Order: sequence, then structure tokens, then C-alpha cells
Amino acid sequence: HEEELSAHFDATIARDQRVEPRDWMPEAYRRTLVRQIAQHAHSEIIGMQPEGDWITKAPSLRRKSILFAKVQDEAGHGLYLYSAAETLGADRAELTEMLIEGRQKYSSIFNYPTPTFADVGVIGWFVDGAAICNQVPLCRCSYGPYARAMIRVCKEESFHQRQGYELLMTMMRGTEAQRRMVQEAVDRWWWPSLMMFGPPDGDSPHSAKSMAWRIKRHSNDELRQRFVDMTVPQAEHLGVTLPDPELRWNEERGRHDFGTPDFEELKQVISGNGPCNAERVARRRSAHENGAWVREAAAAHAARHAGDRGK
Ligand code: FAQ
Repeated sequence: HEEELSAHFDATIARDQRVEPRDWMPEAYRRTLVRQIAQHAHSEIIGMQPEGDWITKAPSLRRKSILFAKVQDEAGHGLYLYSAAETLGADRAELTEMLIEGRQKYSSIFNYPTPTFADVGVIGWFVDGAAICNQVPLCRCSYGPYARAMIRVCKEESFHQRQGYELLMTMMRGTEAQRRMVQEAVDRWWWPSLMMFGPPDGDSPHSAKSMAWRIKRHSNDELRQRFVDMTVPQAEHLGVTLPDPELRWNEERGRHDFGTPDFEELKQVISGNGPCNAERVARRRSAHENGAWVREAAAAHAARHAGDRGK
């Protein structure tokens, strides 16, 4: 029987059809998805912090309301993604426990500080830009609930990217000090943004399997290349320099050549030793602990409501 189910699963993948929660799936496929979707959900939730720091300090009411809305969208993305993980049998409370105990990862990028308001713009431009490159192909991921969640997430993310770029355009039309602030933020975020795509292909243990299962559609290096090709003309238009002396157009390949990110730094940040890892996790933990009474009250209310319905 198991063989038959397995053949059916393989055929579904080969036909490029979706695997749904009720379908049989190999345990390793389920585990890979829970791992990736949980990390993705945690990234959205932890990702609220670096920009969230600027909500109370935004330079105008307009910028404040835009930022508020963006950070709320990220909370929403986190919730869709936790729901997608739940369709695979994961328990959201357990996933949160694993995050605050440091047993599950979130994107390296959210462990860098945001000392100036230009960081808000650069996060939108680079980090949401990188997220879009990585996530648009996930809209065709073989697992239905994840693929469908990605459609709305990508639409919102492309709006986020444009708001970051528009913020930077505004600053570039401002004073010399504002232009310097933008360039300085670009210099700090460029390499960490390239690291978001993960280790190089030769050093990516999960890629082969995830591509065979059509969870991933493109390799880490291919997506990194797409991001560079997409971003270079945007940088020119904005009037900033990307901090890579090896960056140049390669006529033959029809793509840009670029330098190698410091993958040792990526390893360090992933292992908890980035500039803000401890702060990010501590804040998530305290928010979770401070919210305990809300969860208890909601559960008590739901239990009483269930009792009412029984009468
Ligand atoms: N950070 O074998 P691979 C956002 C880990 S966007 C931390 O290549 P895989 C939106 C990897 O998990 C950011 N860990 O793994 C937003 C694995 O560890 P494990 C979130 C990383 O899975 C914007 C190990 O290294 N997006 O939040 C990183 O095939 C602005 C080996 O790597 C997603 O999560 C890293 N950068 O490929 C929010 C997208 N790279 O599990 C707020 C979905 C690698 O063995 C503001 N995820 N690792 O312990 C993916 O596409 C994939 O999981 C990759 C990694 C591409 C990230």
C-alpha cells in the first residue's frame, strides 16, 4: 500500500500538480516543509523588529502610518505561514517555543541593526526585493497551502519594496547629509542582503532534495544572481553605488558578475553570533511571555463559548 501511495505522490510532483494536506506524503517531505515554512514564519515575525524600532521615531505622520501598515503586513504574513505549517501537523505554540529557545532559525538578515531612518528605505528596497526574488517561485511550490499563501505575501511585498524605494528617492532629492545617509545604509545592507539567499549551491545541503520535490524551483545562487541583475539598474537610477568593486556587466553571460559574500559571516549570524541575535530573540521571548494572559483569556473565552453552544 505504501508503495502505491509513494508512486501517487511521485506522479503528482512529476505532473507539477499540488500536494494537499490530506494527501499522503513522505515524512522527509513533510519535515522539510515544516522546517522551511516555520523558518519563514519566524522571519516575518522577527522581521517586524528592525523596522518597528522606527515607528515611534518616523520623521512625519505619513511615514509613520506607512511603516505601521508595513509592519502589520509582516505580522499577517507570519500568521498565514504558521497556518500553512499547521496544515502539516505542526503546532504553532511549539514552533514559537522552538524559536525563543533558539532551536529553530529565522533569516540572518534580521540580525543587523537599523541606526538611521534610511535603513527603513533600504530594508524595503533590498530585503523585500530579495524576498520577492525568492518567493515568487514559491508561488509554484508543490505544497498547495504554502504556494497559495505566497501569492498574497508577494503582492504585499512588492508594495513594500516600492515604498522603500520611494522613501530613498525622496531622501536622495533632499540634503547632502540625507544622500550620505542613504549611501551609508546601502553600504551596510548590500552584502547581508545577498546572504539572505543562503549558502552557495555547492554548500547547500537541502537544495537537491527540495528542488527534486519542487519546493524550491531555483538554486540559491541563481536567485542571488537574479537579485543582483534586478537591483543594479535601480541603484543607478537612485544614484547610489553598490559596495562591490567586482560588480560589472558581463556581455557574454548577459548578466552581472559580482563578488562573493562573506559566507563565514553568514554562518556566524545563522549560529546566533550576529550583531543583534540575542536582542531579537530576547524581545520575542518577552513579548510572548507578556502575552500569556491574553492567550489564557482567549482560551477561557473560547471554552465558555463552546459550552454555550452545547446548551
Ligand atoms: N538565514 O541547504 P540550505 C521575509 C539555513 S524574507 C538563516 O540552502 P534551504 C520578508 C537553512 O535554513 C526572509 N538561515 O537550506 C520580510 C539551513 O538550515 P537548517 C525569509 C539560513 O532551506 C522582508 C541551512 O542554512 N524568507 O521574511 C539562511 O534549502 C522585510 C542550509 O541552507 C524565507 O524564509 C539565511 N539567510 O534554503 C519581512 C524564504 N540561508 O534548516 C520583514 C523561504 C540558509 O538545516 C521585512 N526559505 N539558511 O538548520 C527558503 O527559500 C530557503 O529556506 C532558503 C534556504 C533559501 C532560505
